[in-house]
Amino acid sequence: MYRGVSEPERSRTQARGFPLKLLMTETSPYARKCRILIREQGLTARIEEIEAMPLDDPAELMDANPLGKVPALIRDRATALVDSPLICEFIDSLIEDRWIPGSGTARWRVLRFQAIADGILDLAVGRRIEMMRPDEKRHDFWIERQENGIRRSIDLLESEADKFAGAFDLGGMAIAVALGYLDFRYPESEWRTGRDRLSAFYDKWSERPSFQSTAPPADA
Ligand SMILES: N[C@@H](CCC(=O)N[C@@H](CS)C(=O)NCC(=O)O)C(=O)O
Repeated sequence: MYRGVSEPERSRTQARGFPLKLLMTETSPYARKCRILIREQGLTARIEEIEAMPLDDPAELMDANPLGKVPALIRDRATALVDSPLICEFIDSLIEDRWIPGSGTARWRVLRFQAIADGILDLAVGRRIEMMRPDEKRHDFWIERQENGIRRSIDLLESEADKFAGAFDLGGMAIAVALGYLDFRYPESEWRTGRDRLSAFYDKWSERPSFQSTAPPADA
């Protein structure tokens, strides 16, 4: 099912006006999930994206998220929301055309795929941090565990591709974001090799404007 963003929907959300600010970086894959959903749901006029570099400890981010991480969603007259699954759930609740089913088997399927995709991100981010350490402080044990977890997870996604490749929803989107992050920060994973269904799925996502316009800068 292809779900584009219709013009009437876009102007409807614009007219309502609702100050929301997403603190993000252009390289954060977790923030990318939220940014894609904002575009897919036609909410760009309602949610402002503001760059906040976590390592600079900007006051606005620290106020919104004691964990010091992006993404964080600042809401007028309500508490800020943290963690991309929660923020995506909130964004999705703003529009009737849902990317996260409200109940039943479909909901658990979508959330399970999101959890696996986010887990791949956690491993890949952890691996990158490990790889950036000086040689004497790098732990091969952890790098191997992280690489094994990533490999097992993408093998599972290849074997279950029929369960998420046919629709555009949060589960599939999170998987596409995770694969994009592997291209960006762990190209040696060569995740496409022997995984034709996952490659075809990713190619389909790569054509989507929401995916293209949120790609991390090539030189970052
Ligand atoms: N579980 C969080 C993870 C967020 C996260 O780790 N964000 C990274 C950027 S990719 C961050 O802000 N790191 C800064 C830090 O750990 O201090 C989510 O899904 O939003």
